[in-house]
Parts: sequence; C-alpha cells; structure tokens
Amino acid sequence: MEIINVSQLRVLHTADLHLGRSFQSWGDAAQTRRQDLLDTLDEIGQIARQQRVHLLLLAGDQFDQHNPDRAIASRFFSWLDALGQDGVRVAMISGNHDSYWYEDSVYRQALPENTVFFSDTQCQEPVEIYASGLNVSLYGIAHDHTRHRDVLPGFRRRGDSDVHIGLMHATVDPRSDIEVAERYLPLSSADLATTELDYLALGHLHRARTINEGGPGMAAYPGSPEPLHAGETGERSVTLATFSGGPPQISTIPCGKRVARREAVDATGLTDSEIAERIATLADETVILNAELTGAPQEIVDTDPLARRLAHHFCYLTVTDRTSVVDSGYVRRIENEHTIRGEFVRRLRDRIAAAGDDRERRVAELALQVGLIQLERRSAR
Ligand SMILES: [Mn+2]
Repeated sequence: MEIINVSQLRVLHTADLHLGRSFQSWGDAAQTRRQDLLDTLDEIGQIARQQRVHLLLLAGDQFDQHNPDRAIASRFFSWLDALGQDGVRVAMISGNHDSYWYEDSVYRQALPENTVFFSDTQCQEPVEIYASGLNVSLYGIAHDHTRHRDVLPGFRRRGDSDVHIGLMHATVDPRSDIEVAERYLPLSSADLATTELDYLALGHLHRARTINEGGPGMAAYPGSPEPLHAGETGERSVTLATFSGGPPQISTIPCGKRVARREAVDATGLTDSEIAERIATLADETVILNAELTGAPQEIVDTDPLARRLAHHFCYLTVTDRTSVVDSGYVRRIENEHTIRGEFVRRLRDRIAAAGDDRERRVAELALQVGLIQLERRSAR
C-alpha cells in the first residue's frame, strides 16, 4: 500500500530587518524608528507562533552593519533562542549590510542550536533537517561581495528530500536601465527556475514580490517589515509559505508599525496656512508621509518650516515642492511692484521666457523660487 504523505511544512520568511539602523537624518523620529525595528522581532515571533510555523527563513540584512551594537545583537540572538524553545527552526544567511566576511562579523559567534547559518561562498551540500515529518534540504551561501562567482550550480536541486528550499540575498530581475554591481548578485527569474528548487527565500529588494509562481524555482521577496526610508511606500508584510509537495502556497501577513505614503496635495489657490491645514487632515502617527505639493499656490511655499510645524501629526513628514511658482498668485501680486522682489520677478520671468531649452527654463524657475523664499525670509525678520 502506498503511504500518502499529508504532512504540511509551514515556513515563515522575512528579510531586511536592518536592526541597528541609525535613521540619522530622521531628527526626532530616529529613536522611534530604531525601536520600531526592534519591535518587529516581537511581532514576527508572535506571527511564527500563531501560524504554528516549523521553520523561519531570514534572507539577509538582519542587521544594518556587520558589527551592530552588542545589545541589539544579543536581543536578536535571544529572540532566535526563544523561537527554538517553541520548536521553531531557523535558517539564515548574511546580506550585503551584515556581510559574514568581516573578522568582527556578528555571525562569527556561537549561534543558537535551532539555527542553520551558511558560511561558505558556494553551496557545496544542502543542509538536511527534519521538520513536520518531512525531510527538508536547505541551500544557502554567505555571498562574498568582493568577488563574482557563479553561485547557481550550488543551488541546483539534488538528493531526494521532500522539500528543497534555498536562501539568497540577490537582485532578481534588475531594472534594465540600472546596471547592478556584481556584489549585489544580479540574477534573472529564469536563472532561479533552473535551480528547480521548490522555493527560494530572497532578500535584498525591500518590496514584496513573488517570482516563478507555482513553478520550479518559485521565489519571493517578503520586503522589509518596516519601511526604511520615505520612498519605501506601501503595506509591509512577512511571507508564509506552506509546503505539501511541490511549490508552496504563499500568503502575506501584515507586519510592521508604520507605512510610508506619498500623497499629492493640490496647493492651487491656497495660502501657506491653508496648505498646512490640508496636510494636517492626513494626520496619522503610523504614517511616514511625503506630501508632494502641486499646482499654483497663493504664496511661495517654504517647505522646511512647513514640515517642521506639522511634524508632530505624523511618524515622520517630508514636504516636497512641485508647485509652479511662475503661475502662483503671489508672483502675480508682486510682479508690478516697484520693489526689489518685483524687479527680481520681472527679470526671472524674462529669463524663463527666453530659456533655450527645458533645463535652462527649470533652472530659471528654481532660481525664482529660491530667490523669493530668501527675500521673504529676510522681510520676515
Ligand atoms: Mn537590505
């Protein structure tokens, strides 16, 4: 009689935690953000327990540096340990931020017993573990960012385990207009398919994405569980992969405290305080907001003081000025004045009108804006 294997392997996959990141340019929000990253450990641990996962995959850049603060490193390793005590195995690789190849790498210490770490530049032999009644082969490398190597042969499926899982910190399908340095391990979806692994747990790109879905070499980026800069917009999550033979079923589980968002704010006809009111309607302490001002406002927008005034409504706020100064009510009001600023407007208008190309015009527009902000600040003193 044939025995049908109905065992299910539940695997949680995350990457790019960047623990210990300083958020140097974030001002008052920096401390909050550093804590947010540490808090994701608790959240991911909770998800792992709730989802009764057997295996946790960490696909690199767990730390922002190869030698993070001792307190942060020990928090991370006791987190791994606690997961182990709850029966969760861990497979982990280093990334480009937390490269293993430094003498003082955080990974060159005794790791918790439940943890498999890959410390070779090639995957010579997969590591075999037994979880949820299944034999699982784990493939991984500690990528050497100084040298190009063809790592793919090491990831080719071999042996007769039930499930074959790889971990890679790589740039899969890089944008065609951007040259990706070898150190970031550029690979294609087709390259991954040739491995014939059931699943490749990817790290490095911070946006969630599934690759080769349902086929050989199926892979996913879970994305960073917290946005690491204002441009990392969208909901954040960790990836749950359930294996019951062949490629896994994938689902994403929301994770992280903050979401980065970009919102266009039409400033046409608005005064400074009306613009501020409009941005304030978006108030949300969980949001990292980039408010992009568009249109032709009543006044010249001075974004820095505006952002400072409204900062407390958000986790973090940046205001980007994409308004058209030339068409603004302010410029129209003062363009005929017999004043320095009136004269300045008339001269820059002539320059804009006479601009030979797009770039020259944009430079003149920017000069008009920057000049008017400076003149306004001077008269406000
Ligand atoms: Mn990263």
